[in-house]
Amino acid sequence: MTPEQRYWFDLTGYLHIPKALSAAELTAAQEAAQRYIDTPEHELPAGFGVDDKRYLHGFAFDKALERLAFHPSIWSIIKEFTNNRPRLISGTLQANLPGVANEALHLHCAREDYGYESSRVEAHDGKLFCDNFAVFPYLDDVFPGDGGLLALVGSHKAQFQRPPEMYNHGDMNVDEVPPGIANITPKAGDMVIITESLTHAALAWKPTDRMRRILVLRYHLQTQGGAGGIPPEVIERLSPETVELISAARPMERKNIVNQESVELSE
Ligand SMILES: O=C(O)CCC(=O)C(=O)O
Repeated sequence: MTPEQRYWFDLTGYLHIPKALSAAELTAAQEAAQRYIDTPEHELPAGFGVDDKRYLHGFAFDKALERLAFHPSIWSIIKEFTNNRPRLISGTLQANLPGVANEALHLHCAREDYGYESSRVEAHDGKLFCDNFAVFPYLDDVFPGDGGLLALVGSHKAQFQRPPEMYNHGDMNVDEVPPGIANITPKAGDMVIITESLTHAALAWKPTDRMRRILVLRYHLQTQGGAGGIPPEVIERLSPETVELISAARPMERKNIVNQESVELSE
């Protein structure tokens, strides 16, 4: 993690990494994601399935997607945030398809939904610590006016509850992006990291000729559980390094993967 990235994430609660993926990595990830989207649900491998715009366990559908969980542009950040105790909790492929009616995702964050203790951002020994965060690799371009990710910049530091009536009661089915809220518009191959302490949302997707496909990779500490879990049929497909990444571990246990500066999937 560079000093600039650390400073920006601490200040704002998010980080946008432009051009994180190489052209070849992006093409491979786009093709894999599209194969999942185009496969009729009854033909999907065991454990996979579709829930509205969510293509469940999409990260495990193809190695081109699985690799992104360790991508070199984020791996040092994942290790720093978790003090070398990372656990991938889930990895959903999310697709806003063109012309499909969709609603905005309301303003939310872990602190508001589950309590202040559910997500923390702290600094220790000149490093950032964050025990609940999401990484979004972008597979398509997003332009201002398209819709997509919103962030109430700096809200991860909020000391008070958001008054419910503020920001249209959190309903982001709005025409204009409200003041203080940023509409983050990454391009294909970029990655965005947010702390789940950050109040965020998504505008409805407007384009009728373009889609927005993102992976939603959720990370906690290795000592923390994960909602829902990843089914055994899906785990069977994963490389040993990823099985280690999704596994729970004791507080002082050191996973082999964190000893590696960059992780290659061995199979
Ligand atoms: O769709 C997005 O860009 C944000 C998704 C999100 O915030 C979530 O799944 O909790």
